[in-house]
Amino acid sequence: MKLILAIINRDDAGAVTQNLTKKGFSSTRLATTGSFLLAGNVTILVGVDEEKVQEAVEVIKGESHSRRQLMPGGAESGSGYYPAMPVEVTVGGATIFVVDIERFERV
Ligand code: 2BA
Repeated sequence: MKLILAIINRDDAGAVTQNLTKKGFSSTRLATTGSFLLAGNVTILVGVDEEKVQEAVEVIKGESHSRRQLMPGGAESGSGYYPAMPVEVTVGGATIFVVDIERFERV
């Protein structure tokens, strides 16, 4: 079994989780914060059998859109970096990790 961790934009989270549920995947949403922009995002956890990983990743990719986001000049990035001028970065679609699950129990 595998655990998919997907960091996505808050605005895409509803569509991603609805489509995962439609396709029969269970998921959990966590409210998280990116350390560079210090902006809220959403991390979705999906526990899946190995042969279903690709299908779940495709659902996540299909609903996660990239966006240009502006960090204002003089604002702190989470790394202690204060750009003099506004910095525009491309955020997402999704940052996805797939890790092994050693043990899974529902009690
Ligand atoms: P943030 O850390 O707020 O980063 C937002 C966006 O800022 C990133 O988009 C990237 O385009 C840019 N960025 C991040 N660090 C940078 C740096 N040191 N210098 C210049 N630009 C930088 P994404 O790469 O799409 O990442 C979106 C969010 O996904 C991140 O939000 C963070 O919450 C998460 N993430 C990305 N890579 C990660 C990783 N390797 N491990 C854990 N979380 C990660």
